[in-house]
Amino acid sequence: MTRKIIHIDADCFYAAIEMRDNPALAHLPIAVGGASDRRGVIATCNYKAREFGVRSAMPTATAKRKCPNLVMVKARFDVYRAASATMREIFLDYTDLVEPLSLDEAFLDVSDCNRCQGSATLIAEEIRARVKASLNITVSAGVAPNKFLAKVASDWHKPDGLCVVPPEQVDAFVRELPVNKIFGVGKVTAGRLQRHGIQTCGDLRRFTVFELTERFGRFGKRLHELAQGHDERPVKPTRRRKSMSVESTYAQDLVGLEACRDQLPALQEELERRLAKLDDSYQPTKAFVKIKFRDFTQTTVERHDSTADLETLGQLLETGLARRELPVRLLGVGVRFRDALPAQQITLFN
Ligand code: TTP
Ligand code: MG
Repeated sequence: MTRKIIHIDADCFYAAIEMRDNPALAHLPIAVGGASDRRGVIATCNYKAREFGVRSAMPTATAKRKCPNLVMVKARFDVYRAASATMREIFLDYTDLVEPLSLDEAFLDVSDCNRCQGSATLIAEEIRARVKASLNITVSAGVAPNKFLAKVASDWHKPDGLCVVPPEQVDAFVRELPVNKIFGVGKVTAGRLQRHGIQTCGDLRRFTVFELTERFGRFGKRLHELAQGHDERPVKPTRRRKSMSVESTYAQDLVGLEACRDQLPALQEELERRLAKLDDSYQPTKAFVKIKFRDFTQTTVERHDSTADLETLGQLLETGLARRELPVRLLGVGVRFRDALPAQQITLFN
């Protein structure tokens, strides 16, 4: 099954926050970082400063030489962390499979997300719009069938850009891709590859996995895979879910117990399918049924149970329906999980 992965990366993140909070800076070249006396370095700079060749990790003194009018701004990490948390909340609206890489960057696996008609492209656009609306900064997004390509893609149309690599275009996209776009290929490896006449991933494909392993060790195997556009690494969420559920809003309200009961098998099957994807550390302890009535009031019935089988769900449904004599517009079924491991153990397992 092909996955739908989105990589989001904020544009000149720290600098964007500083320009947002002090609009007078917006048209000047600015950099966030340490003072130029002593040994300060640039954390990041806005795109105006980049025109002068200023870059992250550059000594501030060098940056000042390249761009004499560069305005230095002190970092405010608490503000960056708060913005990062807001972005995370938005991402979690679409999927639990959110893997943050840094304050301004994350992978999302939206393969199972039904929002935006299930279109990863529309989801990415909606996320970009929501971040802009709530934080007034821009993020760029890449959409692709795997992490490698999603990350390359998010950089492709930066800033404020979206790049989609659909499955049928992976081959053509990767063929032209310069090898230095591969994570882990720095100046040294790129130089070695160039001496073998390898500039693009297409060039890499002329070599067998054995030849590449011979020359580049274990990384050779990885190079071989990536050159084909293959990358099976899963998106590893850092936040554990407490429950999992499946729900459906019906085009026509359901009337009566039997009409509702008829919907349970489809819901339960989908729940099972999703549960099967979780690892064994997730142990259901409760089953529940959620009912939303025609007047939008809702009720949830749950009980201790390690499985959500049809019989259990049927009984919970019956209890819930007895609470109101109204047609039903939405039904949901789900399980709650045993409290996660103590925090310390979680970090060990991750
Ligand atoms: P990046 O996403 O690498 O850079 P950026 O968001 O500033 O710019 P771009 O538009 O190219 O994505 O890093 C995110 C933040 O992390 C950045 O705003 C500041 C910080 N950072 C450092 O402190 N030191 C560094 O060397 C880098 C690369 C980033
Ligand atoms: Mg960034």
